Amino acid sequence: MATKRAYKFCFGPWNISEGADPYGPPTRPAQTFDWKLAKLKDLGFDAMMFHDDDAVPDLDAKSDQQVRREAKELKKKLDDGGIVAEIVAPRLWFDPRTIDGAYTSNDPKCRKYAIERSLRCIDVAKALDCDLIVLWLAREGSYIRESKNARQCVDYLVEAIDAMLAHDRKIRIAIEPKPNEPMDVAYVPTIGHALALSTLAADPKRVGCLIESAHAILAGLDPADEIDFACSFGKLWSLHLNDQNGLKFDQDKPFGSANLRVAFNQVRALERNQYGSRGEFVAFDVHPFRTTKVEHWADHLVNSRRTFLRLVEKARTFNESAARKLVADRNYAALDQMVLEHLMGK
Ligand code: GLO
Ligand code: MG
Repeated sequence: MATKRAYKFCFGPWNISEGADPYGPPTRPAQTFDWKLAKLKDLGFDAMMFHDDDAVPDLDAKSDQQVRREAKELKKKLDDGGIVAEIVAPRLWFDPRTIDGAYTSNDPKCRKYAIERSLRCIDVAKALDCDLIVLWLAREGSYIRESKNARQCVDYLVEAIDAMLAHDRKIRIAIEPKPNEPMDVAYVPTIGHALALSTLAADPKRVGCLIESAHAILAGLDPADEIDFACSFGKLWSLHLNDQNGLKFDQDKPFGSANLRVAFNQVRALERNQYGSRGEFVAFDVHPFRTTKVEHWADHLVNSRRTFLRLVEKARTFNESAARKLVADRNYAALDQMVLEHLMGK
């Protein structure tokens, strides 16, 4: 099963965050984008993920020409550092026009803004030589059922996706589902929903998905099974590994931090499906603990990658033939213990 492949890693500027939460202010001073890029390079990561306005700050206030010029300047900076842009994602949850949703807002002017913003995001991606747009559909859902027409919202989502696909013939869209937060309930909560939605698009081949471990756990699902499911369709185009301690707020813990076995099974699923062999990256959508001191600011990223690589070794040294025998004998008690012993090591 295991082929000896190397993985490529990335993170986004938001993953070196300042520690603010709904109950308190930042605990670390903000760092510049250039500092974060230098850090990413120093740590030996291969790519950076971007929101459209991470790439071109204050995007809405700039002309198309200025947006393209700044995106080109960034591309040069990335090239100089030997770093590529893995994805660009439209940030559709900050602007006042996205208060009640972006593509699924009840206000047609707001829906129009969301689509226009997404097309500009594609222009940024093109300037960065990146063909993958990530849609985390943050506010596409409702706080109360009666506030929106969920049937109509599916049409709105398809309309937005089709506008994006038509804007550029080369781009692909990876939908990043999440069941809740900031919404009470989201319209695209799982990978199954994301892939079902892709079939309604004008060009389904160009619509796939991104799995985030914590989002699957928040939906009560196992991220390893989600990975296998998405890979069965050839649609896992990006990945946000992290961890989550049960059904709480989105914790974005270091990979493996809450449940090493769940992390091991995600790595096994990635190995089994040869994730990365078509150029896909492993991203860590993790945040430092609020208590983190400035001098330890990137440790959650380094640790996540280290845990990932150690689990790759664990997956590659797992005794598959012994496991198969136990499966054939339906001796799951022994198989269960075998997994635990393997993870605990000597
Ligand atoms: C939040 C999401 C978020 C996205 C990012 C890229 O829960 O995980 O971090 O991954 O905005 O679209
Ligand atoms: Mg994410």
